[in-house]
Amino acid sequence: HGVGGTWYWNRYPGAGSDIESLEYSYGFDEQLQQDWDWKERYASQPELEAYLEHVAERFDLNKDIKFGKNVAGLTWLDDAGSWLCKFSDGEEITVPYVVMATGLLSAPKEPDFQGLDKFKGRTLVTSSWPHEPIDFSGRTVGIIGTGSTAVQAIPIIAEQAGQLKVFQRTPNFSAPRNNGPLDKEYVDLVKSDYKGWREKQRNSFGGYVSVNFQAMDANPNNAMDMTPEQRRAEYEFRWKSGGLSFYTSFQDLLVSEEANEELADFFREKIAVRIDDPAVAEKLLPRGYPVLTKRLCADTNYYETYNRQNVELIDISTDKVERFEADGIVVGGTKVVLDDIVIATGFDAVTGAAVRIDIRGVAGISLGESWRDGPRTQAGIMTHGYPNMFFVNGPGSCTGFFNPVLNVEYQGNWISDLLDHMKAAGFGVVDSTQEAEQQWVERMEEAAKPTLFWKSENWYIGANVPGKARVMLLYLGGFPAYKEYMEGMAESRYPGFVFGGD
Ligand code: NA7
Repeated sequence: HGVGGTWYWNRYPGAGSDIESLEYSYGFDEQLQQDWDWKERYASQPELEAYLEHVAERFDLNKDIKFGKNVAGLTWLDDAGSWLCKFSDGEEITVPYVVMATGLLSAPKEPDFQGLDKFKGRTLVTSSWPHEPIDFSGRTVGIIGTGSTAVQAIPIIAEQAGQLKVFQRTPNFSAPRNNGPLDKEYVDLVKSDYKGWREKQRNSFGGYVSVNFQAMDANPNNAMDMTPEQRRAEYEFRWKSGGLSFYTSFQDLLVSEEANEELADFFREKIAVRIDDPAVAEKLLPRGYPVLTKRLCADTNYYETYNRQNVELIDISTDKVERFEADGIVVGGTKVVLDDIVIATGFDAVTGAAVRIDIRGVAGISLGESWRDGPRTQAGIMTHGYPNMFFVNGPGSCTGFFNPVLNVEYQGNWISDLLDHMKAAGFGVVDSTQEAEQQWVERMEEAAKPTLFWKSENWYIGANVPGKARVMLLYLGGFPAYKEYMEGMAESRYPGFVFGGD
């Protein structure tokens, strides 16, 4: 119904980006990045939505967008060399090309709690939050989940609600976000050479380079090659900056168990001092899985919120949520009476939104079926057997580990160049070759194999969704290597693709 995607739907209290606003924004237009003034270091949902609305208006994009349309099915018409697109309102159109910009964290995990519809109070899902203001004053609110979403929402809801009960299955690692109004000096520093700053972002692993208000390359060292004092100093430096900056603090944190465990200890030490009650702290301290493998959270007053009298942490790691009833939730045989329930249980990440559409390619097989054992793509751009269908911020790309805004710009440009090439050469149909796809799949496996991601139930490997194939959904080789592959492919006139039609 409006532009914004993630930032249109996720309007829960506290929603915002964990990448700094100056970096989590489009770099394709110098004037746009000079003109737009971000208010906060990390933009919150209303500001991000306003920015995206501004971009749509500024570049006159709304005339090309049909709002409120739900794509139910896409069928490849081989003779016509085009896609038949069926909307859920019954309308049908044919289109030569389809770009699946369906989002990497957009299809909510289906909540499978027994008796969900029996609850008579308000049930609010963070990823489809109402547009009208929600008043929690004087109410007893329950929230299920303690991932990035809940970590943002809990402190704000706690300030308003009569009582807040947090149902926690797994404690997460969170670093302070250190958000606040943007300092003019820093904004001027970035804007004085925005082009150079963007270049640094595009040449980095994660697509964000600001640490403590300076552009920094990832530390090239392995933690275990440093002295304990040097490691401690690096972690203190990153803690001061806050947020996701830990991902670039050393090279071996996601492969060396020893290095990872030491960083996890550092986190536990820092977290523990933020919580008054040692028994509550014990429940909140994450243990038993490697730090950074479940996406690191970035918070404002998250742990301090548990020092409030009106907040209770309910551990559901062993006593699961048994069922919802008319007036609350039953856990371990005990009813917790609630007025409102907030569901923040995450997403069927990366592939969920695309496979929920009935997509039928050349062989008539649905995309969901083709990807049953895990998605297969060539560089996250195309999947064999689904001609003229492109993906942005999808499986096989760097997104999730790389700033999705810069990623979508890069992939958008690349697809556009490919279409120009086809037009010039007189081709109307393109498909990825099976060989190139196989090579990319192997390359992805190779990058993911030695990592610690396999040791936690994270969404990067599909482990948060029961029954989903456990494969690394994203390319871990880094954006510079990704770009090199993509540029090589374009320069040698797309050998990994077959062309036809006219
Ligand atoms: P996440 O990070 O997947 O977190 C979901 C949370 O919900 C997490 O704490 C889960 O616990 C919990 N959860 C999921 N299912 C259940 C059930 N059935 N019972 C109890 N608790 C449950 O999603 P977010 O929306 O917070 O963040 C997604 C991404 O958005 C994030 O990574 C950033 O990239 C931005 P679990 O850990 O599975 O035990």
